[in-house]
Amino acid sequence: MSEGDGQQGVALTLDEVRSLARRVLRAAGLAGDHADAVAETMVAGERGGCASHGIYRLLVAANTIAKGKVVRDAVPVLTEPARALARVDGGGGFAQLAFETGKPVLVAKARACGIAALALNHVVHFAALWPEVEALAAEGLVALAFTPSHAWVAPAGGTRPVFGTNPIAFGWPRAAPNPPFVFDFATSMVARGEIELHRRAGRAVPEDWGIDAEGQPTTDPAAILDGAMRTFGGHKGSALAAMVELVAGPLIGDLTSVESIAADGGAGASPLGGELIVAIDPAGFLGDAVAEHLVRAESMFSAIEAQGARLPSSRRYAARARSLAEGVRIPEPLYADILALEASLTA
Ligand code: NDP
Ligand code: PYC
Repeated sequence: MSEGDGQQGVALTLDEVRSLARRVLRAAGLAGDHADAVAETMVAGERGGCASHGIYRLLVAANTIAKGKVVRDAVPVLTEPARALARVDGGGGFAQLAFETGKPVLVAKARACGIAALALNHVVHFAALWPEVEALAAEGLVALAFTPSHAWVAPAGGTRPVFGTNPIAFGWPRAAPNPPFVFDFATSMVARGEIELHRRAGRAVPEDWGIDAEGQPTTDPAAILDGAMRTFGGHKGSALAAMVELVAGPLIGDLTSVESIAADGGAGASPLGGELIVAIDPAGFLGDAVAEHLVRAESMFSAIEAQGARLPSSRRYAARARSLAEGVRIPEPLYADILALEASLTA
């Protein structure tokens, strides 16, 4: 059986996924508050059918901890450099707790100023961004999030890695019963985690996902992991990847993907650096006319769905409903690796 095969695998409830993740992260030496926050992001990934950022990330997080590339008990420190700006120094810890620390302040500042930004600095980042923009959209705010990673991705027209997989996430609030409109994708053809899952499963990848170390096209995931990934959309994705480097690197005084991978020193740990999150209160521009204009946004969503196209995140919301009712299935080889990891940590 290969990893990711739909109906096969080990059936787990979401609570079982959560307690497995918490157990392994604590056994790996992560402080309890970080372990809980990090576990929650893995549950969210698994629940939404995002295997590349689900429970698989336990292996990645444990390696990052074992290599000493994350501060296990870091205490995030919040500062407010300006009325509409907040900053959380994550102290070298995983990003989740830093976001939890900054979120209430970001929301309050966006409501007070109409627009506000939160910089997370000095955090180790391995997660999907949609949980963050979805949480802000659930507060009635429009949200954007950006983070660089490690230099794994070649610029369009080049062959050597400069960019990270550099995701961009966007959230837009919608009236109940509609969940927020959310998209969140890497500016590379796919997330690196997806290529890693193909390598684990022994599956070839499409030829446009990356090139080998000699700059030649390849469908071998291991060769791409040793070579360079490609940006999506040619020069357009390349420019967006550069933008993510700039706004979530130098603009907030943090690392670029090239600097992050240099700091890694071959440990194969998760990226170290920053994240920029922007929140906009629609009432800031629209005042009492908010409802009237958000209805016009709904017309656009209807026009998309009316022709059989789907909204980004609709698959994930459906997967969430299914997982809440039925639990999830973890590929057997992955589950075995996680149990072996747990055994090695508790031996
Ligand atoms: P995908 O290429 O799968 O694209 C994801 C987004 O596109 C989702 O919002 C998805 O919605 C939407 N989408 C996919 N297919 C369609 C379609 N046919 N019609 C409409 N919308 C569609 O994801 P990536 O591989 O690029 O990224 C996966 C995750 O990896 C992201 O969550 C990202 O944050 C994370 N990541 C994190 C990094 C980090 O440094 N922390 C680095 C890189 C990636 P749906 O979910 O409903 O399918
Ligand atoms: O899958 O590209 C990725 C990734 C990088 C950091 C976290 N996820």
